[in-house]
Amino acid sequence: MIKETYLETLPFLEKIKPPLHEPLRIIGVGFNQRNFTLVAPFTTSFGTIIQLTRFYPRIVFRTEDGREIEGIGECPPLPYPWYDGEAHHLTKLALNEYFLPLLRNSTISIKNINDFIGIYGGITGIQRNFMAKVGVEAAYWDAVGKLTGKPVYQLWHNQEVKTVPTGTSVGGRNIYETLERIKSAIDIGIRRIKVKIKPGFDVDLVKTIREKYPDILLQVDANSAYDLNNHDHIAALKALDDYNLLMIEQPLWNDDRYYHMLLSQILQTPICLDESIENARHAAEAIQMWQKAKILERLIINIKPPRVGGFWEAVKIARLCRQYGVKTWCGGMLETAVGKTANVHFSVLTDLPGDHVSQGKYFVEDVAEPPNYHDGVIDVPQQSGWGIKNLSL
Ligand code: OSB
Ligand code: MG
Repeated sequence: MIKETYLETLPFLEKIKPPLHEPLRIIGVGFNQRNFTLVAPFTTSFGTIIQLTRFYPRIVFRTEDGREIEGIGECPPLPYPWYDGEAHHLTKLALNEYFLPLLRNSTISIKNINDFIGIYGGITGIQRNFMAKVGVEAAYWDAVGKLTGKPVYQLWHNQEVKTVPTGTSVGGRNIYETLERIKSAIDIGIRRIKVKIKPGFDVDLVKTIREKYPDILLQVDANSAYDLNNHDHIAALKALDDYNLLMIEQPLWNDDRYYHMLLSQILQTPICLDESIENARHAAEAIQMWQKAKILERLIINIKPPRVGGFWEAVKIARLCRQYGVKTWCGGMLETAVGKTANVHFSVLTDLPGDHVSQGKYFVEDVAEPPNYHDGVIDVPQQSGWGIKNLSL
């Protein structure tokens, strides 16, 4: 049985031991910036994305015995503050003004991830700024993996995992474009498709897809476009129950969990929370609400390490959900190869196919070779650290 209060779930979260290793000092900090063009413009209920800027924090650590190890991560904000309030310029500002100066002047001896996060979180109290945080934290994990000679996922999971299943997120501008992209995805062996919906672009779209593809694993993502007080919106969500969808992702307000639970009581299709889960406490809260309503099997959580400000928070959420039998999967922020590779390591801890591939290449040019995709699965790198291939910054 689930414990009744968050106070009881908190000790569980705290019991997770960070992988220990020797003390580290930060001796160099910087980041690279690159611009990218998507092969397929990505349309959601909040807008269309064609170009993206990504930042790659790099941190050089020195061990007690004088070895120097560099780690790298990716910050994947959207261009505008449409999804989570973060944006290209905001992330760059946060890196330049707040994160890097702190790390640059750090003489703290880091013994584990909590010390590292403490440099910017606990000690100086930088709140939110999750897109900046995740890239900085990812550089730490890359370095610890390289230091210990392990792929990062094995710092969190003590078994070898060769592949993880992958789906794709389709953001078409209209029904024809959406169908075309689904066909491209199916042609390359992808069996789980997520389509972006919004009011007026939902039931007919799903009906058409289902008529053509009765058996594919299909799910929809609304990015907060539905209004609980609008009868037409709710009628459309109810109508989606007839199409055997895996889940309906974040239909209501981006910061809401409670009204999603109420909505979940009148839908058969599971609700998946994305935007509204920013930390493990939010996940614990959702689990308790759905459990009290006796519909826990209708809750799914999309865990994006960037959206929760780091891989360690993401690991905590994955473990909490697993403990209560709540299914999870790893969503994406249209990351380039560095961020996607890191997400693939994290996906080892999740249950359902993640958003790790586009309907072909994501970007006209990438910064490295993306993780290897074949037949609906993606290879988990087995080299030490993230194991990013052919990086050129
Ligand atoms: O809601 O999952 C989302 C991309 C940007 C912002 C929000 C979302 C998405 C995606 C794309 O769905 C997932 C991917 O990286 O392929
Ligand atoms: Mg989403």
